[in-house]
Amino acid sequence: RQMKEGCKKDEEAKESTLCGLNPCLKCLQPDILYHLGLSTDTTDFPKVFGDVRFVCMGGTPGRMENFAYYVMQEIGLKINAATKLRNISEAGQRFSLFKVGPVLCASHGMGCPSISILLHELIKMMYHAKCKDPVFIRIGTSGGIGVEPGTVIITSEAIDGRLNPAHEILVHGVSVQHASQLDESLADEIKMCHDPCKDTYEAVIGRTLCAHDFYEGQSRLDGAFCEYTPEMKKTYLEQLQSQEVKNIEMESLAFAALTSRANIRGAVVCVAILNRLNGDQIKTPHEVLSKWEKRPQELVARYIRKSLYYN
Ligand code: R2B
Ligand code: URA
Repeated sequence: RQMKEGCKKDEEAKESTLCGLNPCLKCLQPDILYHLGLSTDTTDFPKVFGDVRFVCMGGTPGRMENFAYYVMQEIGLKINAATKLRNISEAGQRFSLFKVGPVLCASHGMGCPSISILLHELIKMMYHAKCKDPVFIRIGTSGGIGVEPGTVIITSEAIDGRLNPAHEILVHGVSVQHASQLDESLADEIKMCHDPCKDTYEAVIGRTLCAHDFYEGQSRLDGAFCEYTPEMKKTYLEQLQSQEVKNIEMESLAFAALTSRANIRGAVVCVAILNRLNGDQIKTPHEVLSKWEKRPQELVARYIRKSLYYN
């Protein structure tokens, strides 16, 4: 992977493809990754995490544990049927983290603030472990805009509620905006893992709106509060549709901004669990939802297998 424009080829750059990171990281001895329950003085990062090439994240601990076992099977790493994975971040009591050979699987909770904390600590982990070219992928659920429920959407770019492709944070009370583009070629590679003849669902590439709330932030009519009309909702969602927005979720802005700042290739792969043009409540039975939730996992596991064995 090429260095990002403006990245200095300094001492660190020789060891790592990450760039733009805090220059003070090397002075932190130890560096405590508080929410992951890990510290550089008690864990040998290069030894434990140095072989990581894929970092996958999704909302819930349970889904990511299942994904870890699924990846283990798909990349042929299963040593025996009783192989048990340990939650590496149990001590932090915030996120779950599992390692399956070159694949890390983490839960990120809900929303940009939560995934942002996880990403800061995972990116620092990559730096301390001297990982080369790690690929970060978020797998999740979303509300579709004009797509059949069960469709998988791979994000081309994340946008905010004003359709602005930037993640805004306040630093010292001042607004700072970070671009939220994602890696186009990675999105294409993941899309190519979908088999339109065999897979019983569609996979599309499109823009993803990232909201900071599930209810008012996504123009739902079923929240505890609602100060707009169904017509206003309809107008907004149709505007999104006309702007090629395919889905709404809650983490893609922070995910895209933080990975691209670090020069990490990133992708967001979400299944639509409803079509927001037809309603707000999730009425689909749990068995169907859990089948749909496996679709992003399936595509990403195929992508990982392909990258590991055919490159
Ligand atoms: C998708 O689903 C969650 C809300 O239900 C949120 O984390 C997201 O992005
Ligand atoms: N996740 C969201 O953020 N919105 C939805 O509508 C569904 C899942």
